[in-house]
Amino acid sequence: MNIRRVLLSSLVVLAIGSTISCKSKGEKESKSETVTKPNVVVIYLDDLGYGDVSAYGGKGLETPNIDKLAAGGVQFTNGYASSATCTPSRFALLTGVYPWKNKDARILPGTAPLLISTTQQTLPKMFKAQGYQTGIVGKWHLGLGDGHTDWNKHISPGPNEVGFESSYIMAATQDRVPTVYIENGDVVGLDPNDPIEINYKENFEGQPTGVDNPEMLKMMWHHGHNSSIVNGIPRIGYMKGGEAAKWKDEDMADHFLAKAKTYVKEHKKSPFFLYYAMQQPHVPRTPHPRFVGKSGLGARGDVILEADWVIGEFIKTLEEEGILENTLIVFSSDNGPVLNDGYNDGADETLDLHDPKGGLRGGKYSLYEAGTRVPFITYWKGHIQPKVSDALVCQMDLLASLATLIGSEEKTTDSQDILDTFLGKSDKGRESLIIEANTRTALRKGDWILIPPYKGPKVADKVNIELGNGKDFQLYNLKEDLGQENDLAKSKPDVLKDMIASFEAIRGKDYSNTKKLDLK
Ligand code: NG6
Ligand code: CA
Repeated sequence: MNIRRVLLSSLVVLAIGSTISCKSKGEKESKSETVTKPNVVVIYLDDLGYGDVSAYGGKGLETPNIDKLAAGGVQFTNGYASSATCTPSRFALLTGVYPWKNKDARILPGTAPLLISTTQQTLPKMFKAQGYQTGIVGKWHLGLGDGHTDWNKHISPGPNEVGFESSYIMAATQDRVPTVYIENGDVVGLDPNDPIEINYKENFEGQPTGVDNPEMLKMMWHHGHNSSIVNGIPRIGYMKGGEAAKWKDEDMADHFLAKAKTYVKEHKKSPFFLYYAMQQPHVPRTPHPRFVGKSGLGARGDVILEADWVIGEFIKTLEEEGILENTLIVFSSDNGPVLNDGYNDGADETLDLHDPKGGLRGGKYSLYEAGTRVPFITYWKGHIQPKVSDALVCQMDLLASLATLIGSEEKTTDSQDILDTFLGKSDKGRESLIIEANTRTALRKGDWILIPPYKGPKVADKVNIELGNGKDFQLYNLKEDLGQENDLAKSKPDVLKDMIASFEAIRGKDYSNTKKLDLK
């Protein structure tokens, strides 16, 4: 076949693809208009803060590729992850259910069983039911198997059992064992003569650790992170064997990018949903040598630049494959920023002008704004008119909203259909939202946020982040006081009363958490 014929036949295939139409609410309103089923890609970063993106006013760091999405799409200023940590936010994103409704939705060890029930409604299942191909590349951190996983056999249930037809993941986090990639339930590159063993309680005899073998470390631990050593980096949890399968941290960004690009190329002919869960800027921060020293802000800045570059490359692929205009991209982060999250990588010494919190209070793990308010952008070239939106939106709302986009009739509980807001056609967001941080919850409603009283330290001293704990209710007006400096609980008793009533109407009365925080 000559090149012209190849081009011609792919055009025909694209044309056939584009006639697949759906009935969204918008369509019903505009009667005759037929909307193509677009591809949907969720690009999800790990611990990227509100101020880490230059389009969000981030200083001292340029993120030109993310900025392009912001400038060409809807840039939300009140966009939230459901939680201030990873697992619960990802649970809410994929299921459309508040994570505090699942008592196990907390930061999971690498050996945790699958958190999402295989009978539960999920974003990928919904896409699949509408004829989409579904895939995940990147960080999972929602548990695998039944909690007694043999990593040397097929690992199930996992992403493939909750709706992803194709999966290429890391099981938990970059700082947790097992430090291997898993493709459709099988560890990649595993040598059967060197089986993997994992234990989160005790070490395997004779295996070096971060505590006993500091001479083997290229990155020093600060708190936690002193169990098995992989690639000179001490991790959480003990691992033995699996040498050939271990990932190379500095190559992870390129590795996942290659997988995401391949996914796009192999699935471009009919609509797909891709969840691209990148690992940056979570610890351990291991920029590829191309990015080392590039930000002048240390490893954390360097991996943000790396992530931005990756996003640029990924979008270039969509462009080259001719599908950028048929792809809705959602960009966000699973929780707010943290500097020293357990390694001495200099993140807290090299900030200069850069404020990862973007003027918000708190950070990862916190009920204050910086815990859950994150960069949040929707981009669909030629379909979304660029704008900045102050509407209150949550990642949990993607399920109900995208259902409408692709013509699904799925009923959801906590996820709200705000498709028009995500597409920039409306400024009406949610009226209220419960946010969560290590099982504690707070209510955002209108311009107000109510933080109930919680026991526990005011500041998580190891990570140096204010958590939001206190003896009394706290009440802030975010429109007037974004930095949450003026607690109005005493001076605005009527608002306080109304907020407590609204909070308890959703959350019930049993929200007090007296358990110790799980920060180690
Ligand atoms: C904490 C880890 C932290 C990080 C976090 C999960 C320690 C001391 N700290 O327990 O480094 O891994 O869990 O982050 O172990 S998250 O973004 O996946 O929620
Ligand atoms: Ca995270």
